[in-house]
Amino acid sequence: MLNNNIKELLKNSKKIALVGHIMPDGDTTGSCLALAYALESLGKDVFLFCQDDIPDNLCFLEGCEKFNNELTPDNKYFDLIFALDCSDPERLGIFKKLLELNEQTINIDHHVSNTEFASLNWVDPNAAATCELIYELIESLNIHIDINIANALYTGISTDTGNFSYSNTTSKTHSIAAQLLTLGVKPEEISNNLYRNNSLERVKLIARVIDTIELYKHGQISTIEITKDMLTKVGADEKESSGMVGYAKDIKGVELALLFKEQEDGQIKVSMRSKNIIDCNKLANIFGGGGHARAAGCTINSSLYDAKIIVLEEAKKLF
Ligand SMILES: [Mn+2]
Repeated sequence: MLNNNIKELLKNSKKIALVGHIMPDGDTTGSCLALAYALESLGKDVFLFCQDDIPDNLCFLEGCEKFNNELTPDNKYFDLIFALDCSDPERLGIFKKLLELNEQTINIDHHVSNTEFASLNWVDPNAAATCELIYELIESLNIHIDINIANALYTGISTDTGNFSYSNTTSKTHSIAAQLLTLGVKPEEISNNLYRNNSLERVKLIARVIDTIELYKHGQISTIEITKDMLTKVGADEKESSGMVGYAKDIKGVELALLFKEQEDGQIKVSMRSKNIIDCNKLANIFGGGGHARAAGCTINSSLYDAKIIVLEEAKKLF
């Protein structure tokens, strides 16, 4: 049993690093925080790492300020490394280095595209969120789930399931959530923080981004764009541009939505979402990316215009 192997590794470890993925979301942030509190309750010295800043809407979670965004000489070597919600080493950003410097590494994730890069890999694509797996791990370690752990886990599960509405939502998802409510989580409070807390700049950005929506393949494919210029014009920052692909997906008749986002380095990040049929992971694989069947992504080194053409060409073939 995998949890037993993790238990064994934990027994012999004191200094432990938890790493979340670049451009952190609710699941990676929630997984790291929940596991950090759990391991601290066992007397471990826990260090949190994430290359990019935690988005504002997640900063209500207790402990968000504890994430380090660089490696220091005395914070390089650990008894144990956990990579949480990371499908491949690149997702760790600069902290990929921790995998090279340290021997004992554990990869806990739910992406079907996971490359099993650690010395111990627990990858379950049936889990709606990595937070579901962290919940199971904490339970199996008989650690008391306090309100900080519960809030962090609920946040990851809520954000990865579209607040319990995507196809990855299972009865298990709901029973874990029910358990977390019993432990004191207030769903309204979390939802208000996560989903009803937009800055005016973000709302204005949404207006511009929605205006770029186009339909292809008889209305079955939608595209939506975010450029650096749009961010500048409304005074929004990078972090405020998340979660826009949903506007393109939520159109009647659309099966596949494609978001094209100009990155700081000029590359184009493509986010793919499908409703029922199209395998986004397969489509993203063509361009060196990956993810899940209903949600995946890749990065393309070209202009936004060209990225749209080449991705649309492959996407159309899937219908
Ligand atoms: Mn996730």
